[in-house]
Amino acid sequence: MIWNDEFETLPREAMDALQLKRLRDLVDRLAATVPFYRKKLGEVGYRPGDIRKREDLARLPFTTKEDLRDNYPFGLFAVPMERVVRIHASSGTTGKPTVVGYTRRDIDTWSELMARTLSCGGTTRGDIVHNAYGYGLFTGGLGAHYGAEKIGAAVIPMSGGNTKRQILIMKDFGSTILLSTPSYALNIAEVMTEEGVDPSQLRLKCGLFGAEPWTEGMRREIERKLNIGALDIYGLSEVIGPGVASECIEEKHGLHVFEDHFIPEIIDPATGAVLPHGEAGELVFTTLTKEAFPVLRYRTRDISRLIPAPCVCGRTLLRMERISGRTDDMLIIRGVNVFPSQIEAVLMAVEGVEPHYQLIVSREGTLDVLEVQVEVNESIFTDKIKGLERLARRVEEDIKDLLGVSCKVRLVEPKTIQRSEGKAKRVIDTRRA
Ligand code: DLL
Repeated sequence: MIWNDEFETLPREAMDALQLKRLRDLVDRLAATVPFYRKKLGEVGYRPGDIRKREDLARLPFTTKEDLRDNYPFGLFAVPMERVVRIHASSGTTGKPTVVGYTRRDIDTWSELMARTLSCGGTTRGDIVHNAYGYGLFTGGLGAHYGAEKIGAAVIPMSGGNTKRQILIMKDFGSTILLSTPSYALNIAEVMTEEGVDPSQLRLKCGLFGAEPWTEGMRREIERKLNIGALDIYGLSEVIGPGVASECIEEKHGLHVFEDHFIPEIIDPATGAVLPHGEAGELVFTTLTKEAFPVLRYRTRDISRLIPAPCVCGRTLLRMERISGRTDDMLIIRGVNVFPSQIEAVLMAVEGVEPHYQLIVSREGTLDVLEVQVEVNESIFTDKIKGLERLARRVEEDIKDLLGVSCKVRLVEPKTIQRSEGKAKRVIDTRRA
């Protein structure tokens, strides 16, 4: 279901022209209103009128998380505070939060983008949207909320946590669309089993999951356990929140980037060079229409690639492949680079292993040591010790064969890995402690 036919199916030339026009406006606006950008643009010798074609974007400076931090809290806002109607922030693992602001029109834009996202999963009026993304400074809850209302669906503002109550409400209210992180969706599925609730007792048909990396294997698990279609949705606070890109239910491969509002680029994280479509690298976004907190070439640290091929759903929007990791999430274990999602993909392919895992990285002497703790299902756990050991060794071998990294696999009892209610913590790195 396409929410905005005009913009989601715009022919390529028209989209390019629209982006170019909006990009020019953006850069002039940034130079005029934000001292930080004026300085940065000055440093590369930018003069108004310099952007003649889309490719000229590559000559403009990047914006990084550090830049946001240096201008904490409101230094990069492009409008006076009187025009700001909402502030969100993302916690980040270190230091101060990243602060973002929205004007009334930004909230409208965001609602439109989330209406598109929800429509990608077939949401319409009459649907009951169970929103288990956290409400608060996190952009997930409120972002999705406004999108659901814009469609005219009935939204239940659940937020995360209190899983038994979530299930009761889903059952009694007849929720049809589930919004949560993928790890929380699995947590819900597990508690449903414990409570003796069968998915057939629910009216759920689709879930829109994002805010953290997940794999195809995880998608299959969620779809099977909840008996729904599961879509990947992407966004980040710095760019707008959720609503930057979404998979469509027709294809479930690649997330359509809402290009009339954001220009995606893929760069080589080491050199900053723009890479051609199809090559993997760091995602960079430029916001074309945001008023309060526009960003120019924001480096997300997320790794993906762009897919230019047309999609069966009819959208002409460029797709980005699901995020395979973050440049700052990459573990280097004795010189081998490995992303948590690659380990997840290996685990998901092993019979008897559950989708609950954690990676513990430590240092023994001068050597990095990776321990993969993963739960096994009840029937396996009651097996003989020998069988368990064999399984552990097999997983170690699979990881070594497929990813080239040696690790120690520890199979743990069902329900020992902490369950997530929002973004799951997959890695514990004691080397930094
Ligand atoms: O997580 C916004 C969001 C909310 C997206 C709800 C989707 C659904 P932040 O808290 O700023 O914003 O975190 C942004 O989360 O840079 C990615 O590393 C990661 N992320 C978001 N969506 C996905 C996804 C929200 N679908 C950071 N797959 C991003 C993988 C994702 N990682």
